Amino acid sequence: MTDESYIRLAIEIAKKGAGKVSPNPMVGVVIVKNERILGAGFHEKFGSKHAEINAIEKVKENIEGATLFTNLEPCSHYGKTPPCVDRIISEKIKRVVIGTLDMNPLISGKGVKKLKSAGIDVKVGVLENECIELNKFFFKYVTKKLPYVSLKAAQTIDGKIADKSGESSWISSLQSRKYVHSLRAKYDAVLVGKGTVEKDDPKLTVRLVEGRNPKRVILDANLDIKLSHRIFTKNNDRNLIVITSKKNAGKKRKINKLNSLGALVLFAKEESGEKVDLKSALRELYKIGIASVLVEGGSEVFTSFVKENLFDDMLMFISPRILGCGVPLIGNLGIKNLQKSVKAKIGNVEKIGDDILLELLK
Ligand code: AOF
Ligand code: ZN
Repeated sequence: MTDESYIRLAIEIAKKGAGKVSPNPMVGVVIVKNERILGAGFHEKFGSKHAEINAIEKVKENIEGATLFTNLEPCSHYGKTPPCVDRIISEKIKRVVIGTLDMNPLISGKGVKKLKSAGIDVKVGVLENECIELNKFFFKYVTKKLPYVSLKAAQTIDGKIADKSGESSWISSLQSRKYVHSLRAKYDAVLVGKGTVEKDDPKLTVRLVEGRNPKRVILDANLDIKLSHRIFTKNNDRNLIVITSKKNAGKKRKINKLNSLGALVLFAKEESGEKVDLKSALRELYKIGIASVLVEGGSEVFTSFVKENLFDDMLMFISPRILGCGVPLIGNLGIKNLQKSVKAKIGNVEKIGDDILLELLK
């Protein structure tokens, strides 16, 4: 097997940590000697042992002289656990093959340096793009101190996300809705505006596939959302967050009521025009360890994220229907001509059920 195929295996193993390790990275490790896999492991849970240690502990034979394959540069810092590079060195591993450097400023290159200075043969950058893609949430989180933001919508081919009456539930097919549930299981949080809660009464949970629920975040600038919606009454896992403007910090009765329903209330800066300042809202989410946010609408919220350039990608489920009139995906951005339009690159394009899933990258 080639270095690439072992790193590919490490990536696949790392994915077993999806939804469980955030805001830390997904890491998989394979240890090989004489063309044989001696052991493999992954980072299983936030705060627990790193992948390198899990893999080393699986090895029952003599590990000396083996090669260690990992999708992420081994750590060199004392965090919740001691540095993995020290363990690799003391185990007398001969060669380390790394998918990508760790962009965490605590590490970024220091792990490689320490391994090399111990005489270990180190190779960096095998399937680098795939390894960066795997941990894109983590890398945004540690470098920008903000969560990774995806805008997700189901729209008609003429760009409408609901009809004139606001009805939106059945734009995309069942397969697409299942796919959305699998996305929810991977993101730390889903976010909607107050209007979406009031119009659609969404649950924002994972039901159509297996997986854990994300945190559910509602933007409510005035803290006047009604508490009769399912998102409050069926908040059994108490995974709810309401973000409002700082000016509402004195509304103690409402805040206490929300708390008693299992909702955490966060306060963000206020933007002119009575809106929550989105960057400040994202920063509050970062502060509580949320590394990824799936924005599920509505139109006003999408428009603000695009206007303020606060998203990383878009996931558009395009249904082969035409409405003509209805609620637009994006409202007025104040753009006067094509030259000024917001540009995106086409990422993956996939047919899902009767729809097309179009990934747009910045
Ligand atoms: C992980 N799992 O398998 C690897 C990580 O707070 P700590 O000690 O868990 O350290 C977290 C950092 O360690 C993390 O931000 C990343 O830079 C590095 N590598 N982290 O959680 C792993 N290899
Ligand atoms: Zn480590």
